[in-house]
Amino acid sequence: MSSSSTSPAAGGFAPARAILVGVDLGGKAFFDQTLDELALLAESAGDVAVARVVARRKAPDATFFVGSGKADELKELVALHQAEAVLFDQALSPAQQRNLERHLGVAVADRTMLILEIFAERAQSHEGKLQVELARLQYLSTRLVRRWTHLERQRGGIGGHGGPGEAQIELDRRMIGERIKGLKKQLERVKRQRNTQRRARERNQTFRASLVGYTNAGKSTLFNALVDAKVHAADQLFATLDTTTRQFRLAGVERSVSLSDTVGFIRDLPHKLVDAFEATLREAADADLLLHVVDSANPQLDEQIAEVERVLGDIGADDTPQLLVFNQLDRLEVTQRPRVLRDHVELASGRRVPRVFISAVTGEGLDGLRQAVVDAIGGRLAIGLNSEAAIPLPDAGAEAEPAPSRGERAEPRPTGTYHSRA
Ligand SMILES: Nc1nc2c(ncn2[C@@H]2O[C@H](COP(=O)(O)OP(=O)(O)OP(=O)(O)O)[C@@H](O)[C@H]2O)c(=O)[nH]1
Ligand SMILES: [Mg+2]
Repeated sequence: MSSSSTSPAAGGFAPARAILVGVDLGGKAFFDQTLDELALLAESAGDVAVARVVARRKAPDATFFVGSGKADELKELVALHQAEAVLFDQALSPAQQRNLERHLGVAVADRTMLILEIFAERAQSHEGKLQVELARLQYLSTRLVRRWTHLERQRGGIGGHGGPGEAQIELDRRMIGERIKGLKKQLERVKRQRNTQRRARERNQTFRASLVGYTNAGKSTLFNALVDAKVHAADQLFATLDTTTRQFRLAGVERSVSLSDTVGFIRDLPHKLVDAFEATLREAADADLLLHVVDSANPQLDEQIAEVERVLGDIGADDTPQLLVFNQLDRLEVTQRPRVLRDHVELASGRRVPRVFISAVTGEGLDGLRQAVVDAIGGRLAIGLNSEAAIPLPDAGAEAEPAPSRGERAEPRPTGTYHSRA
């Protein structure tokens, strides 16, 4: 795995050699055996994965999260690979993180910290920066950890000093409380401005469509294809943090339509981050139509759809009309290709929504997607398209199943019905 050119590594410091650790706790919690997403998070944060370790436990260990035997094993691996960091796929308590750092002698970070690092690196807008800083300080204020310096290097530090020692961090901590208060006040002000802008938009009767979906699903690529824009799209998690909105021109539609591209969702998005980003997420979800973009070739698409639905529910957007956009059609095997490019599926909530298959890269299915949006604007989304309206795929395998899904690809499932496994 190589470090991408936009990673912090490009900013002048070498990528940290990292060992990835996931603990399968059984039960209902979803566990990614491959740790692929963690690897992509690590890479997006400027690290390079040198080893992956998967452990099984009934419950997390209070001291090390993993058992003490596993902790010793990790210590050996650190030496073997000359690793500089150990990254956990789950959230660690401040005590576990501190104990692990003392035991392993290297920086230890969890999923939350990685996500915060990526957000800190990517935030561009004034509001985005405020939101990230608030979430970051709230997370760090309870922790005295080595990787603190990693974050400080990225953001310049509180008070602008270099690598802080523990005494310095204690000092910083006192300032953190004040800073958090100040940030909250500033964000409150930005929120009021947003509300004013929203009321102005409501007055001008624009129909608002928003792209939402799991990170890396292809929202920005699709945005660029639909509105001829050039927003940053990349094979990275959270390539987009700030919302971009453009006019969305649709043949035969007189009403003004806008399309917004925004931040992606991820499993176990840190709570503090959801709180901090509430305004941004809400703005995305506060639309007349959600285009829920899915990477249809991703083995974890069921979990990803369920996660997006869950966050939409959390921010009160589960009733907003939705169109499922199964993107990256070009990456599907011929046998996985759907028979039709437009159908309906049932979400885990039992809600039935229209679905279109597209490739934002090749442009396949985009006309069908535009037509589905036109239908939605015309108020035809609620009753939906009937199956006659489906566009047949000329080269579809005759017996191909419509919705490729993790571990279930060979099993027949009713045409056009999608049940999330959540
Ligand atoms: N083959 C293929 N690749 C795609 C398609 N759509 C997007 N990609 C690739 O998927 C990666 C992620 O695309 P983005 O558009 O940045 O995804 P995003 O949903 O905006 O991601 P975040 O902003 O990080 O949440 C990029 O490398 C794209 O080139 C597609 O239809 N086919
Ligand atoms: Mg994006």
